[in-house]
Amino acid sequence: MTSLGICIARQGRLSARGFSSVARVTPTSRDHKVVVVGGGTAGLVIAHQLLRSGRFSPHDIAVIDPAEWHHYQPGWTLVGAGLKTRNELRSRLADLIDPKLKLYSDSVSTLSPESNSVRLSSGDTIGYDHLVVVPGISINYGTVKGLPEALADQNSLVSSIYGYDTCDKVFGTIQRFQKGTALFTHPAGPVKCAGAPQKAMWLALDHWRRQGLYIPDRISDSPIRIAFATALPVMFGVPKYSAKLEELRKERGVEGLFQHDLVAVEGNVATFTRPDGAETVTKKFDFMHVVPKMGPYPFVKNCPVADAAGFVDVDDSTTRSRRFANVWSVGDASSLPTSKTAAAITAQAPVLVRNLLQTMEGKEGDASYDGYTSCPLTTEFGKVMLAEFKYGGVPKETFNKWFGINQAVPRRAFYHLKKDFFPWVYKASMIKGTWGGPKGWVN
Ligand code: UQ1
Repeated sequence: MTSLGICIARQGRLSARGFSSVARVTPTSRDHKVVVVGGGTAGLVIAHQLLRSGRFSPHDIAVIDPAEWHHYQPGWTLVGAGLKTRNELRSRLADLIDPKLKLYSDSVSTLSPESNSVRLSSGDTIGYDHLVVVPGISINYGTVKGLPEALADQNSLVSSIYGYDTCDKVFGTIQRFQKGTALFTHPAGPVKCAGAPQKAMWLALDHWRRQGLYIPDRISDSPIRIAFATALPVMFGVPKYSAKLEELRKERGVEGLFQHDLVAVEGNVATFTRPDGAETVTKKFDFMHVVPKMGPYPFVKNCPVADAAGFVDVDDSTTRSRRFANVWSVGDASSLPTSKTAAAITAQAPVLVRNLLQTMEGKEGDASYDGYTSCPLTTEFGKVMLAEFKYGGVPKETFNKWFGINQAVPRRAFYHLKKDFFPWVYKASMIKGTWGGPKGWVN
């Protein structure tokens, strides 16, 4: 460890109030200047942006991730609509990582920020000067009773775009479904890409409409009925876009079951809790698209870097841990109070990287994150509403700024951004550290 590292390590320990400092004992441990936990979007973008700063030697930066595959998850909505295959959206993680980064293909068992170390499942210990905690969020299928079984049953019309294993089932169920009640759910609590639960619905609706199975303006004659059961009191967390989506919901004859949180699937019956917790309601369904509850990974939740909810407790603006001066986080695993999306990483990563590099030089980080995130929301085949906003649910629309376009209006150009441009720029540039989202190409 460099002298700078020791200094930072002390800083880290000092801020670990209430926790005794534990000396690292494993003699075979390896040290890195920066350890990045997670090789998802945030991990790859940050590791490569750090590398591109030119301030690191080979293997100064390590990435830890047990996954064999890296997935372009924003594309799973399109898999659910039969527009892409899940295999074209994945790459071997090792192939995406610059050889100057050290990859540990293992999972983390314990984070020990008091001793500036990470313990791997193999038992090895890795020391760091700075730790970037970006493992993402866990999809907890088991929190809905009967859901794992229903998803695994190839004959059931229950599916979900939220996993690699399950997203492949979705379009087949949409094609097989001819008649009855279709239910689309959105859970209570944090979710990644909060627009995706209804993206799946709008695309399925459009498919059934084109087949003549869904007749929005004569619902009484329609073989298929659609309901959106959401734990939220509204269609979307940002008033501007919520108003437009509520208008579409009404126009298209979709029943809105607000403040309904799915807790069980038994046969053809879905059970929901209501906000007061006392009342449960049931609804019969013939087709269901489920979004399971999500939460932090246990090794994050059970670590002193976490807040009460289990997310890495970081400053909303600097992305630095509020408790450990050499711990950082963005993305799905972080406490940043904004919508969890890949687009958000385009704005969060450069802030984290700049502040981390400045901290390494003994300076105060001067970059600040405004909460930017985006949700390209498919409202039908060929059209996307490009929601872009910052903290407080305040719109921050790229194309409104440049061309005066109202992005709440679904457009064909935005659909091509979502379907063609973003997947391309993600792989060609973003995960290599050279794409700044609305800022265009960087580094
Ligand atoms: C973006 O940069 C990006 O990454 C490639 C996305 O895909 C996951 C997005 O959805 C969005 C909205 C952006 C932001 C970029 C522009 C040009 C609005």
